[in-house]
Amino acid sequence: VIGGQTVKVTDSPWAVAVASRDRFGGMRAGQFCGGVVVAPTKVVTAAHCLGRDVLGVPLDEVRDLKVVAGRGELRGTGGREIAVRRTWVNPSYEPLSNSGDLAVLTLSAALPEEYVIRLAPADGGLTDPGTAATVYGWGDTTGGGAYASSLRSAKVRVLSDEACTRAYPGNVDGTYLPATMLCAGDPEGGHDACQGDSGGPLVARGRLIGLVSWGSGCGQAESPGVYTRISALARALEGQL
Ligand code: 4AZ
Repeated sequence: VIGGQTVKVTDSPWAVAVASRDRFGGMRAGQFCGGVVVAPTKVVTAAHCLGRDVLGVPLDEVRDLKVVAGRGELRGTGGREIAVRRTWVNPSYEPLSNSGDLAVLTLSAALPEEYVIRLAPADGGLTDPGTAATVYGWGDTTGGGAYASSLRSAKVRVLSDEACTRAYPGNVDGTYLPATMLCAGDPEGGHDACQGDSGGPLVARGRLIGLVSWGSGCGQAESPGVYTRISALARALEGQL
């Protein structure tokens, strides 16, 4: 997260770390993406967080995945580490465009009900242009690879589909697809998601409206962050809960 501040995980317990049990260990508990608790045994994340080869080893090996919940400081030992029992990748996910960038992790143990966040309404409410939203994550804080060890958040605003399309018209930076994506940023720049935040929450009025998905660089006013549009995928998602 660029331009944000540290938050207490007890204030946002639905923000969890998606991590490897065996790899990228040490100080960061294996964290490589964000996730969001949407039911006691269900965590949503970005589809693009799974199935990637890292150092020649595919990351979709379910037995290698865990979720770290209730631990704001990754170097600490608080909260719980829970193994992932099953993964589901949205069947309409398109890796080339990043359309439908959503996966569901089924946990091997249940989290308390207090960890669960409500989804955005399926009618697209809370995604009107100008809506104030907050993004959370342990990702890059500078755009230069300085990953956070404590959970951070930054305030952004939902942009219109027209503004998102102007930013990403289908050039080398990518294509904004309004049916399955929303974009949000800071008109002055400086507040954004970044690498390592992928799969983590974008929250408006206490409801989950997006998952960090992609963007060109981080924190630049002309290149807003692009998020999986939760309301568009609510039906596919409800079927998994
Ligand atoms: C990434 O590489 C990434 N500024 C995530 C979010 C954004 C850019 C890159 C948005 O995972």
